[in-house]
Amino acid sequence: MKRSLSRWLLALSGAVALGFLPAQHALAQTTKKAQVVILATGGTIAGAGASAANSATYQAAKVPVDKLLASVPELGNVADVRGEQVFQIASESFTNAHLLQLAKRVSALSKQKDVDGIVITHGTDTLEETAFFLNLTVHTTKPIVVVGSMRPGTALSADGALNLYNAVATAASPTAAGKGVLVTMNDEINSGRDVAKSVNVRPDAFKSAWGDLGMVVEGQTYWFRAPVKRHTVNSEFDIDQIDSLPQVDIAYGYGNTSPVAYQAFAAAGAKALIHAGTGNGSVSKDVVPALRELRAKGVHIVRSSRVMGGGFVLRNAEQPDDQYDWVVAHDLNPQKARILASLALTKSNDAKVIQRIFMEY
Ligand code: DAS
Repeated sequence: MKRSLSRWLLALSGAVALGFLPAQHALAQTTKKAQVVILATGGTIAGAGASAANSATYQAAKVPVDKLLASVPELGNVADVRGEQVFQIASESFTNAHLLQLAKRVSALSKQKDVDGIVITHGTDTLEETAFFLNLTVHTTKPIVVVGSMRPGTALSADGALNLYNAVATAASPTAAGKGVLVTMNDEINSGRDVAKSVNVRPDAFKSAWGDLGMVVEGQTYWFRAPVKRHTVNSEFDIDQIDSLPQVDIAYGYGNTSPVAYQAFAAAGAKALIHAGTGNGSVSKDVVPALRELRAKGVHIVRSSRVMGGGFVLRNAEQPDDQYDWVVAHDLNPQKARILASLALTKSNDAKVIQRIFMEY
């Protein structure tokens, strides 16, 4: 394959040198712009406020995808872009059905020869959950970039236009291939697995406990690290073979807590419960017996931590997880642990298999 390609390139350059092919034609062949599809789902990046001073008071999910693309004509400098309106919702309203529909669309587009990269515009509230889900289930090496904004396009110093430009530039860049699902906000490129919304009113809201992967500056990507956890083509989860997601819910740990929430979620059908624990995923002594009882009834217990910004829950440290047959979420925050636990349950009901999955993804 390589030999025929090099022969083709040699012939092409020879044809240009001998004047059979005009140089600009040959050049055009090699500098064709990447074809990037933008899937719009709503959020602040499609939001509109009453005045330019409204950077936090506005309505999300108002601006349609064609207007979003038209508002940033510079996108055409870095890629041939086309848009699709998949949803028009604020992302706090995302459901598993939305995740499945979006991921299946991304997967289908990634198989098309006329698609080189995909951008998803999304609300920031659950952006990290969607980015992680796509990272785990879409089998492609083509760049997939999820992007949002902290201010609506109508606000002073709105961040959406540059975030979108950076997302398209990244999705158009061959250097972004094979790095898993990416998130471009505030000039940074973060891994969809690691990134989380850590501030709720500033443009520098999205942070990864383990650091960003790189930056986008003036349409150029600059990389400093690459993900090591399993993702996309190296994932055992394939969205093309998943049509439903087992119900998993999250309950918070705090002083004066009680087992009521866990029991209510289990009674409503939850197949696993994510304990958003204090500190190292600690569990109140007033809750442990109820969780052990739920485990005995077949509900999985996953200990994560409510502490943001780094670290990981250690197995058998705060609780005898081996003895209780519980799982630890490792470094994943509760909302990401919910995504992975639900996918893990499409593969196995064995806590040891689920734990292996939490350590590998
Ligand atoms: N409500 C928020 C959302 O849609 C707005 C935003 O920050 O994007 O996630």
